[in-house]
Amino acid sequence: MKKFSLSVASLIVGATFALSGYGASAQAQEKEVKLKAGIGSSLTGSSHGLGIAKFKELIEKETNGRIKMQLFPDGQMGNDQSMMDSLKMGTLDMMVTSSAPIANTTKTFLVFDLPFLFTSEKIADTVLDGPAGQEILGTLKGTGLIGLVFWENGFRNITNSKRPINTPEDLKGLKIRTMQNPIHLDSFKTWGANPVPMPFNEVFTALEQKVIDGQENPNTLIYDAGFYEAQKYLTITQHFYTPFVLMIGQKSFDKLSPADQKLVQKIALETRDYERKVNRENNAKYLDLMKKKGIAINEVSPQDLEKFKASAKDIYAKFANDIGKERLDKVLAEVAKVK
Ligand code: KDG
Repeated sequence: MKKFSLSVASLIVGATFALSGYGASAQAQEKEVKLKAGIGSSLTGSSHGLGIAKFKELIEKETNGRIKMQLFPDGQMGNDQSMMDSLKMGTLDMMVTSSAPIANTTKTFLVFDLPFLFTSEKIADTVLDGPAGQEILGTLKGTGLIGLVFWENGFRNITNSKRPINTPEDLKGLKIRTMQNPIHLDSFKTWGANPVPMPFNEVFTALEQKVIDGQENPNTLIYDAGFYEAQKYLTITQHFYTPFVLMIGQKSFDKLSPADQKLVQKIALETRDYERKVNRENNAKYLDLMKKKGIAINEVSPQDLEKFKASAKDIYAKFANDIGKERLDKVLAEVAKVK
């Protein structure tokens, strides 16, 4: 059973400054730096856990331990939203979150929540690493958050304890946990479910206590968080593709010397392909493991998938203004180019 430790953020906030005193002196580069990073999942089974562990390994190695990182997994620093608040305040330095909660800070991030926007990993990588994706990362400027790089959370599938999902009608009346994001809520309403927005670290208990019937996540997290233990069915829908975003708080970034700022950006980029590769390997491996452990897995037929797509079409128009029409068109044009 997956247990999440209580948040220790409140104990740490205010008790220490996350970064050791970092003057603008000529020797700033030689000064010791401590960076605290939080994620909502494990360090060993989740791709962003392995990714942040790799980031720590590389930055400590490259600076011979002058920069040290302390990692807080399993939501010890709070959920995605509260970790973002801590980054803005400067009480936590770095974090990895799904892009969906970032849309509550910068609406343009909603573009990544559009149903069936990306239909292959190649499309996702090309758009995220290309001009449109990088521009969207840049929209965080001035919010207190700096988006360093897109990693991968991945294609989301639905699990539930009631029945296999083949068509939107099968979702009718099911209480499905979603992230706290308006497009996710609207999409599941459109498909007939009763969406229940909830932070990630409350989902396992809610499933176990049957407060909700199901949830949706990529295979990697369904396995790593143990959600499958409280679920009977897993349906491959791939209805959303969720990027992970590795972020550093503006306050923490400003305390680094220019050379260390560059180093943080360089290593963020170096970890990108590693994190995506691990995610893709685990996604397939964990699906197999869950099958062996008895969860019933079904795929939706292409015709039935069209029903999900058709009923969610209006969502694109509904959120175009929030995303920014030009930006949405640019993303759609880049998607079409890769297709
Ligand atoms: O550690 C996992 C979370 O931070 C979260 O972003 C994962 O996609 C997610 C969800 O459903 O909340």
